[in-house]
Amino acid sequence: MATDAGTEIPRFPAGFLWGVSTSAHQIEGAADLREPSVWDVFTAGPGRVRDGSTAAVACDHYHRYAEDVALLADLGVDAYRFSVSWPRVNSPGGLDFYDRLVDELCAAGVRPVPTLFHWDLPAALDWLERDTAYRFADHVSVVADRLGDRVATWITLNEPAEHTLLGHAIGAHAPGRRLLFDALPAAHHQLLAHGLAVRALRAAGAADIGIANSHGPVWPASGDPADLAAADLYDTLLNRLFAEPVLLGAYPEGMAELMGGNAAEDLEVIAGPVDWYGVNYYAPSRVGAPGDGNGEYGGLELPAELPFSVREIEGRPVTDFGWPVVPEGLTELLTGLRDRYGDRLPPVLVTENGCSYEGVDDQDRIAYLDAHIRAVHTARAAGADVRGYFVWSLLDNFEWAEGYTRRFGLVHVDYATQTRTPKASYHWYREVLRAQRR
Ligand code: GBH
Repeated sequence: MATDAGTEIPRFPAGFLWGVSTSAHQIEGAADLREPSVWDVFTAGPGRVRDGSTAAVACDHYHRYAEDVALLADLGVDAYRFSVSWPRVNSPGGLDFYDRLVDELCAAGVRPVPTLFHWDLPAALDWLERDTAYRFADHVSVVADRLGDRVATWITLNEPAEHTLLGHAIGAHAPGRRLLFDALPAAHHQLLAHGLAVRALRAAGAADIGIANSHGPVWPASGDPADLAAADLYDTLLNRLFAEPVLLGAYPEGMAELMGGNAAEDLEVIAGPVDWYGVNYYAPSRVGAPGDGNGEYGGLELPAELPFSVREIEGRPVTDFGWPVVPEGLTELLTGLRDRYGDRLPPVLVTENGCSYEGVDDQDRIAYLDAHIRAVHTARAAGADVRGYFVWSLLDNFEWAEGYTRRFGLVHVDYATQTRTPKASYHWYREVLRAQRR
């Protein structure tokens, strides 16, 4: 029976960090109690979100955080990855919320793991401006001064690759720009912000700092040279462009010129060492030369001008979002990072992994998570130094351009009443954690 699978998952070492993840804009609501972010501006416009919704209320976590921390405690996770909303911190009383949340987590014995930027930039700021990186460092100092006595583990940024591609290159996410390759300076400024944030955190005494990058294996559509070249470019844009400045202090060949202004000089700051490297994994990508359209990216049609096309991975089950279920892609990713970067790669945390399915008897989610946790175990057995695994997500939440139409939670949220109902996968994950500790 699928629900028994957890007890059979092979054992991970004591100290392996088991967690769940969320982000501020996707769960907090209470938009009236903070400055607007680029996402508030974006979702106010027509046709941006599948169900026309906004995150003004979302899961109302701002008011219900104590109930949500109780769910975490009952689940038995070691750690909770959440994000700190910069526009909230800028608003009177905003930091007090994170202060209360961190206290509640500590009292429940759950390690707080804040992400300092998860896409909800203050509406007045812009990643195309270099100055935003310096403003971010100031914001990070403010948060670290307030929470640093109780927070040990910090994440600078969430997925600068996705924020650049979706938000600045193809316009599917806030701030809704469609700059294609001219979006790359927004990536560089986020990476600079990461480096400056590491410095600010170190100055505040932090010693357990990482970044959460979106990565996945890139499979060429065929052995045809045009497909191989397109897949190689895609791998450079999704994976290497964000890993290498951080881990090696270098942009992939030919890329620094596209990143804008002072890209080369900033690499020393960007490469200030991290203590661990966070990886968010959902699925691999199969990529080839442009063809009959450029295919879809996470359900969004890719602009025809792009020099690659994303192809369907056939013969796999897909989630409700249409993403293929490929657990061995996670093993390939983790061992591939180790092979590519060797001892330049610090210990790795899987900072996000999960899937969207409907329903509270979510056997499909259990099967997905079961297979992916095993894939992490296989990668470890092959020598990849993976130290933790976080499920995306604790709660069903505002899934960006998909609004509330995609449910990633271990806990179901009825948005009309804000009732939380733990799904079968929640009970299953709790059993997995218990079995690991026996
Ligand atoms: C993350 O982004 C975000 O950090 C989080 O906020 C979000 O809620 C969560 O994932 C779920 O979406 O069509 O098979 O090629 C994930 C970014 C972009 C990863 C699209 C998967 C395409 C899969 N995703 N991508 S596929």
